[in-house]
Order: sequence, then structure tokens, then C-alpha cells
Amino acid sequence: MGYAAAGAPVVGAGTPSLDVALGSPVTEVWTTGRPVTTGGTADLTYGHDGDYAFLAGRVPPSPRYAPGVRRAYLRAFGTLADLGYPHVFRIWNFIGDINGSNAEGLEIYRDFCRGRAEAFETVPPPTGMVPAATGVGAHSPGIGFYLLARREPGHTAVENPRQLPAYRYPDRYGPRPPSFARASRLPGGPLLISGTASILGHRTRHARDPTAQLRTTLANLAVLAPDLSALRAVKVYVRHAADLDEVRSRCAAVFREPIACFVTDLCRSDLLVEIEGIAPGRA
Ligand code: 3EB
Repeated sequence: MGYAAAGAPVVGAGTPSLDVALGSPVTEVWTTGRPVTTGGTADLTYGHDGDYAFLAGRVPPSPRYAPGVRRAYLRAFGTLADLGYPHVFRIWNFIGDINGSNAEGLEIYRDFCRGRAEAFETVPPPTGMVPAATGVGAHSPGIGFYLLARREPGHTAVENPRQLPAYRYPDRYGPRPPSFARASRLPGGPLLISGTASILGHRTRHARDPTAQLRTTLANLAVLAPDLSALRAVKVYVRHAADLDEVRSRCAAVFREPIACFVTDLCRSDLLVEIEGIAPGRA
């Protein structure tokens, strides 16, 4: 996963990969100790090791995203089902012009949510649990996404008592609610925490105050992962470059480094910071 400039999902040097435009020289690498079988088509790429699958895809720039998102997600789920990895537990979505409007005047994030909800409605997750997710802006048009799936069932969706489940948000946030869980627990293993922001119930808190948003976000995360210093693979998304230094230094005091920080738009225009990470298993 490259975060510099956008590119097509491809297998290169035996590794399936996707580049998304977040203007950062960060590369994210998912590794396994077992041999990986790779493959793909023009618009998706994947690799799998017998237990886990990684898959990445893109939705091209469109006047309405819902049909393309629905199609791309259904192709992804169909491919994973054919390969034998039907249990999707974590998805990342990078959405160009996320707060802009589509050809019908609907916010592109809400348009994306519509297509995603339709995909999950058409092919419900086999155990009924939606995956954990991240949904943030990207610096070029179109949508890049990647996901992790398992061959076996057994992961569980985790919600946050401080937040309404996103799939139950009221329709003031768009025609279809966001289909994701706050976190995904692997059996006996780690907790993969979704992008988390300054939302209590369904409402954004501290709309114009990045420091207070960060405080609320950390409190939301701490309910899922009481020891924040143990979080790994922490990624921090900040809307305004002017807030980056302060957010980064406060995060460095809370999390163990390295922390990857990105300046990009977020899915509600009043959100200024969003954080994801992985809490180690209790095993
Ligand atoms: C929120 O809690 C903030 O649409 O996949 C965080 C993580 C957010 C994932 C998504 C959106 C998504 O609603 C935004």
C-alpha cells in the first residue's frame, strides 16, 4: 500500500499492491510467513496464504459513485468467495473529493455510502457482521479500497458504547448509513480498530477545535483499547496541514512510534482528525 500518488491495483514483484494519493511517502506492508498466491483482473488485485486474503480495487472517477462502488464491492466479495475467503473483517476506503458533490448534488461520501450499503444488502456478510473500516479523503479523483478477509469465520464486530453504530446513523447524514463496525476482533487475536473520530452518539463534537476533537477521539479509542500505548499500525488523518504538528506531537506522547500521519479530507466536513490502529490480542 503506497500513500504517495494514485495508481491501479496491480501485482508487482509477486506482491499485490495499490497506490492511493495521500501525498505521503508512507508504504504499508502486510506480511505473512507462508507462501502467497496472487492474482487479479484489470481492476482488482489479491494475494492469499491459506488463512488470510488481501484484496485491493479501484472505482474510477464517476458522476455518480454508488453504481461503481456497488459493482466493485460485489466483484471483490465474489472473488473472495471463489477463492474461499468469504469473511471480510477490515476495509479501507480512500475517496477523492470526499466532501465535494456528485452530478446530482449529493456529497461524494454519501454517494459512496449508498453504493456500499447496496453491496452489503445484495451480498450480506456470511456471519451478518459488517467489517471494521476506514473512510477518508484522497488527493485525486476516484476511490481506492483494500481489505483483509479470512477463510474461517470467528471474527466479531465490536461497537463503541460512546457512539451509535454507524449503520444506525439517522438519515440526516445521507440516504444510506455507513456500513461498518467500530472494530473487528480476530479469534484470540488482535482488535482492528476502525477510523475513529470526535463523534459521540451520532453527533460531531467540537466542530472547530482540533485539540478537543483529538481528546474526544482518544477517549473513544480508549474504550476499545484501554492501553493506547500498545496500539500498533496507528494512522492519523488530519484535515488541515496547520494542525499537523500539534496533533502529531500529542499523538507521539500517547502512542508508541512509528505513527503515520496524513493530511487529507475526512468524511464529514466538520471532522478535523481521525485515528485507526490495531490493539494486540489478549491471548
Ligand atoms: C464516523 O465515525 C467517522 O465510512 O467507512 C470512520 C471510519 C468514518 C469509517 C466509513 C467513516 C468510515 O462516522 C467517519
